[in-house]
Amino acid sequence: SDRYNPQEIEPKWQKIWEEEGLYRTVEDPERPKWYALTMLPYPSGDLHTGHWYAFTPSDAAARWRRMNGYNVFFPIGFDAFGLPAENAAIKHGIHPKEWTYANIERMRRQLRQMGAMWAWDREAITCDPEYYKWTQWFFLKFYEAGLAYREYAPVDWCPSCNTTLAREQVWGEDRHCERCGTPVIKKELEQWKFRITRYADELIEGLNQIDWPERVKVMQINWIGRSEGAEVTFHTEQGDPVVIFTTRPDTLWGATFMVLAPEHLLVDKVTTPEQWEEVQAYKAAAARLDEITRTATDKEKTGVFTGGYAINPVNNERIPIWIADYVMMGYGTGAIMAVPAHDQRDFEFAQKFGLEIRRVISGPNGEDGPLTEAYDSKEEGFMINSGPFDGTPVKEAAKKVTAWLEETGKGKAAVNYRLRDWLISRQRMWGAPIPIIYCPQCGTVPVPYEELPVRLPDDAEFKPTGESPLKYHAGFRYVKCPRCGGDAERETDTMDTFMCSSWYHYAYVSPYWKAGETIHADDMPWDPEKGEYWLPVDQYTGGIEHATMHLLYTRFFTKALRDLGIVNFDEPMLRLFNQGTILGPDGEKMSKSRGNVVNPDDYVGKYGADTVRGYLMFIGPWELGGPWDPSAIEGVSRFLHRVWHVVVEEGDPAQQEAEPAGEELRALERKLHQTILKVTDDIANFRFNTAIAAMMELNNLLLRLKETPVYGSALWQEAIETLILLMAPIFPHISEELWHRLGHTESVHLQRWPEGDPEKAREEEITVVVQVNGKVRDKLLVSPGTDKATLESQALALGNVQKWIDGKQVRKVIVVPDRLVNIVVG
Ligand code: ANZ
Ligand code: ZN
Repeated sequence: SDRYNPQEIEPKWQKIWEEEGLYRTVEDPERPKWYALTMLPYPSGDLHTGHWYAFTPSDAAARWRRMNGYNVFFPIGFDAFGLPAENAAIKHGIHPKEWTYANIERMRRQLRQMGAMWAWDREAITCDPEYYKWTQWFFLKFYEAGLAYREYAPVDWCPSCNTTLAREQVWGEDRHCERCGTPVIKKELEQWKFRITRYADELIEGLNQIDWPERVKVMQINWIGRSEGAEVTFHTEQGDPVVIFTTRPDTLWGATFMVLAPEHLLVDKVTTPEQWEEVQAYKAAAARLDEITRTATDKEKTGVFTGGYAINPVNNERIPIWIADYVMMGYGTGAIMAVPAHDQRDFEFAQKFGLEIRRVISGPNGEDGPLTEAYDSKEEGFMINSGPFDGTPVKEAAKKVTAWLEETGKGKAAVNYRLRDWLISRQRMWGAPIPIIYCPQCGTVPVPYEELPVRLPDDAEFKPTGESPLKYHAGFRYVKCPRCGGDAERETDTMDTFMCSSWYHYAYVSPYWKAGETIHADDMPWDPEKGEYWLPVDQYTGGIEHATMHLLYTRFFTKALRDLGIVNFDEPMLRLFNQGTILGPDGEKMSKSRGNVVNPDDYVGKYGADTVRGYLMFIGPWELGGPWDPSAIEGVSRFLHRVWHVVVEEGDPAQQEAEPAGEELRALERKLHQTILKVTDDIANFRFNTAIAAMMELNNLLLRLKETPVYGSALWQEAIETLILLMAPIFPHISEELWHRLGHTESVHLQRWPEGDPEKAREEEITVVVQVNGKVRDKLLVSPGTDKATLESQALALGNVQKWIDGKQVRKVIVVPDRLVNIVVG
């Protein structure tokens, strides 16, 4: 029969598109390029609804660009390194590689079912040696440029299993080992870091160059956390200098104690014998907590007096030195002057331990009484109890005091960032090995470029030790030094997988440019001509959860590559759109344990990919996400069946003979152009839900007109062709099928996007007379069919009418649509 059968037409068109190379990538200098990028998936096993929700609207937007004359690049790949593969290997005794590639195979099949315009010819898989040899190449470049360095850094460590733990292996508020329940401790290991902090300012300023959601920009700015202030040198009573960082140098006279981070190097030196035991116990307890717990503002303040004292350089006062875990070693200098009157954390601490609270900033009108909480305004008030600075308005105070500190050599202006250097070492096997060799003679020796990739062994043994199998793989670990030829050892840590995903959008441009060949220091990771054509990314789409990590790392990466002369632009992605999250029918996050997971394959099997695509785009604004609604999918399915009916099924031939009424033709023409304009604007702004609603309205009109003489007219033909074109980005298969059924031989996806004519879209206006007590007082210009309520309220709002009813009560309003409004007052 000739019913709409997605199970038949979808695989058919997917096959034809592939055979005809419809989405093959060509660098065509004649057309403007558009690089549409969606965040690459992790090959976890099956493609889930979240992938469909992220990818199919991205595809629709890319297809729309293409129909607007752009040469569109819409690549796909796999972010294929990471811990789940390693866990699966331990559980099932198979190599992570096997597990990963089997998943990739399955997911490729599922990705093809979407009918997306993926550029499969440029696929990239981050765990391919041909890929990660370049990841390693970048590491070496960064190392040479002084952007990669090695330093002691804490890891979570289980003292009972004797192993490092990944973040997800640390459980509970007491932070215990997932396997044995022992409380986790921090241990210092030598690890590799990237100097992202060198770019802190530029990472803030660069946000002005890109069209990204404000929310993401704010998150990045907060993450970088730039603070201006001063460093001031205090001294301990024994004479050791202690530098503190403060954003409020104007409160120096209110410092009533000092707090060191428990890890601060001077702690042991200032601690008196009486306080020794308590201080050591506190240090051990603090070492177990992570930063988020320690700095939480609602955490009860804890701390210990060291017994030592410091001298405040501005007034030579002697103040006690405490240690407390709310002061972090990794920020500022790891030491603070505590000003309880004007800093809430210090206030709570002083209250708890009975320390002096001295006000040094008055209220806006000189108020200087005791405080019930810290007074922290930087806008209002004056310096008080501050010697020569008394009376200085707080707005200019920090600047003045800093200048004075510099003059007197007591301190200097300083900028601090919350951002830390990027720790890339992972004590894991399933990642790109760090290409470094340690030689007892030569020290740290980079692996020569020509020897890349440093390959992961295929025969590593996976035991649930929690330690990298690379450490126990003699063939991998023990090597000759590339410099002196003596016995040496490889680095056995691998790189953070965010490193792999920092440059995948460059790899897509021409992946595996030199597959299987030796690479050199002066090679390029991708074909520079192709890069010149496609880069940077024009539109990036993906989840908000990547706002700080991935999206910041990839920006850093690009700036570093620019400084290395590898790219010639500053920002990797010019536009960004964050989609929302699709939830289970219960409105909760989909998860296996909740049992509310929707398997897209089931729905594709039942309704076809076009319906699932359209449904996901129809449920609401894309950026909001929302719950999966099994009944609403029927509505979209019905729409497609109706479109099929309108286009494919014969109408009444008798109607084709009759002359269509001018009014109906005009109504269709108007609706048609209104729909084009609306859908165009909506898709351009990722409002797929309202675009689909507009298509449904147009189709409803066509359904009605099919029973009238409009059916079969030239305009009718134009309308159904246009509807199919408008549907093509969102519903690629059915529109291709219908397009061909109308007699076309070229793909619908190669057609130009229809152009809406605002003149034709304009509503006609008619005059409605407005009377007050039966006398004509004014008139309204409205579109035909305007409803009664609208006419009434517009009439009442007219100035002339207001004048005539002034002070009187409106008793009744009589409305005759398209004709008149009569307002009865008295
Ligand atoms: C005295 C002071 C008085 C402060 C006052 C604030 C208000 P942001 O804005 O986040 O940069 N601080 C400095 N180093 C710290 C560390 N390692 N751990 C915890 N706190 C630290 O915060 C800077 C302020 O946080 C600094 O200014 C310091 O407290 C504290 F009325 O110094 B302030
Ligand atoms: Zn050597």
